[in-house]
Amino acid sequence: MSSITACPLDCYDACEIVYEDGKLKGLKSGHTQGFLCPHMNHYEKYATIQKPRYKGKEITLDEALLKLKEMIGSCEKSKVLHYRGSGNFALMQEVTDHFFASCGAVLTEGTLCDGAGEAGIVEGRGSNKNMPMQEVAKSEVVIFWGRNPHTTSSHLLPLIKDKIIIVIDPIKTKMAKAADLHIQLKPHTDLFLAMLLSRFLYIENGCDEEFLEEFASEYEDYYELTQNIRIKAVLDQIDVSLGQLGDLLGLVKDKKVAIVCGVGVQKYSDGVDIMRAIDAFAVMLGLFTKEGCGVSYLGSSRDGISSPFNKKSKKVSKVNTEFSDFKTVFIQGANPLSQMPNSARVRESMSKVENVIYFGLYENETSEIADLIIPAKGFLYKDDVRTSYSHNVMSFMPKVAHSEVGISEYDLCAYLCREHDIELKSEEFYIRHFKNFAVQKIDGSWYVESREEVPYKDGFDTKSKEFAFLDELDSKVDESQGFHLITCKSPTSLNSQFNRQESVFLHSSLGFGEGEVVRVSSVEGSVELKVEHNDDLRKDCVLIYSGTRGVNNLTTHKHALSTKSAIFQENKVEISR
Ligand SMILES: Nc1nc2c(c(=O)[nH]1)N[C@H]1C(S)=C(S)[C@@H](COP(=O)(O)OP(=O)(O)OC[C@H]3O[C@@H](n4cnc5c(=O)[nH]c(N)nc54)[C@H](O)[C@@H]3O)O[C@H]1N2
Ligand SMILES: Nc1nc2c(c(=O)[nH]1)N[C@H]1C(S)=C(S)[C@@H](COP(=O)(O)OP(=O)(O)OC[C@H]3O[C@@H](n4cnc5c(=O)[nH]c(N)nc54)[C@H](O)[C@@H]3O)O[C@H]1N2
Ligand code: SF4
Ligand SMILES: [Mo]
Repeated sequence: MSSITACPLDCYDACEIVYEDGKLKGLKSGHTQGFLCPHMNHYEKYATIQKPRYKGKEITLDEALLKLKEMIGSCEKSKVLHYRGSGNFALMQEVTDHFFASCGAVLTEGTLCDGAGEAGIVEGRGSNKNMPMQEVAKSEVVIFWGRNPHTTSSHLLPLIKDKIIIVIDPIKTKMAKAADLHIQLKPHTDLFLAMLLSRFLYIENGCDEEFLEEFASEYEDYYELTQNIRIKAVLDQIDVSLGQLGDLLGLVKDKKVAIVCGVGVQKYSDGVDIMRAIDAFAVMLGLFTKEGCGVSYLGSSRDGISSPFNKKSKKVSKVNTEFSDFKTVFIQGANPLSQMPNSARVRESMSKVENVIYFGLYENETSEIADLIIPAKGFLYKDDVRTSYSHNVMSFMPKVAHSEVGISEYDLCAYLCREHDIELKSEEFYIRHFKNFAVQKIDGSWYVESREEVPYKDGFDTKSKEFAFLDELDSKVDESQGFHLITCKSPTSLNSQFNRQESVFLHSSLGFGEGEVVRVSSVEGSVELKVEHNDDLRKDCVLIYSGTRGVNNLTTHKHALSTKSAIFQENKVEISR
């Protein structure tokens, strides 16, 4: 017998899966196109936590739930923190927010992921309505700007065959090697590149003036702002040539263009402005309101779906969380000891917490230090629904198999609500609530009803309905000492799940031997890793993938300017033997 479900992982593609005789295969129809990625192809081989543990000793699930209740009851609720990550992206993960908010505990806000870019988009457009991947398929030119599709969004690849491809990335990615144009700019300089592109577009009369008059009438002021950039000096600093600017503008002229942006561009303090400047270039080209044109970033996977759960609570940032302010910390679907920035700070702060509870699937840095470990049920063994941040499909995830191991988020929450006299509706009620936001279209897939394939047709969501351009240039090219740290996604892991990398990647000309162990340091701390050569990197860059143990010893827990988002590439690093 076969059943259909969906991949729960934090990934653009949100694939639909056929589950048959214990095997997972990509659904042939729809956006999954019959294939999955290495994570799901080998999903069953990763050992999950089988038994609950308290202070290192195995206990039964009933004993674990009792301990959990005691830990939550051992202090005022304002001393209890619920820290939820994105290990599973389906919608029922949020049910536990309902319990913790209702009992007066503290939740988190902000993001480790795409928040700076999103804030930049919202400042310009008034909202973040995303161009779905099915629209990207209708374009003639695709610009991959800080996105690495072979690793992080492989289901886009079949849709963009035969298109003109431009890549803007400090790494010569697989896509860059096959592209018509690759601009291998210096990291953290996209703001200047985007503004210079807008300036030259204007000079060459390439702007869509009809569109601009209607939807972005301040464009001449923006052109003036771009004139503050000294062309020759800045092009030298960012390592881009005038010829490359001309080539890019030549390739996009009079074409349907999709700018496919990733989180790579915005892992910096001024990430908000960077994304807004990229968006502004799309506006100057008139890419909004037209089929096959636009900016595809990370939309909100919750867009168009209201939450049935109570989330009204005090919230603290999930970027620089002071865990030591709490007596009990409940960690769900997250590995903060690896994935939050500034690991030394996280470890120190967490060490002062009396009760650390880890509710997850895999052993990791966080389960190592937790007092109580509760195994979660894997996605095959519980009911759920998911949406994507890159397209508008809603996928149903019914329970397709049975397992004695672990407990689902709903069942854990139902236990806690019962014990605390908090009202909770049935699991079916919530799943139905989510499904009600979707309609079935003729292709057979279900789509979130209120989301548009081509958003902003009637203007932007700002008060004036017009795009709000940046009106000040606050950034400078970072010319401080040291190497740029690039910490992007690995093909072998999903952040800290699955096969985690163990190396630092360096250009071979830097003189470090393959296999040699080096110390990489920043103002925050250091990590020892073995060297692997990679000549697809610039010589001023050090690559350590997300999920590598110790990479976040190097990163800062500061927020991006004006929003609570992490900035993993802000700190420069040194290498020593
Ligand atoms: N295999 C795999 N897939 C994943 C994940 C994973 O861990 N593994 N994680 C998932 C998650 S949580 C997310 S958020 C998405 C993110 O997926 P993507 O948006 O693709 O993000 P990254 O891999 O972080 O970075 C993408 C590219 O940005 C480039 N980059 C770095 N710095 C700069 C810069 O200053 N300017 C420019 N122009 N480019 C820069 C990097 O070299 C990299 O090629 O992927 C999801 N998919
Ligand atoms: N250096 C560096 N750091 C980064 C990034 C980077 O690019 N570089 N990327 C950042 C980004 S974009 C993100 S999104 C974060 C991600 O960081 P996290 O949200 O911490 O994600 P993961 O590392 O995937 O860990 C998730 C954990 O969730 C658990 N889990 C999986 N499925 C389930 C489930 O069904 N139920 C429960 N209860 N638990 C489950 C697993 O045990 C897994 O260990 O990392 C951020 N950190
Ligand atoms: S590509 Fe993404 S959504 Fe598809 S199976 Fe892999 S991780 Fe899951
Ligand atoms: Mo992410």
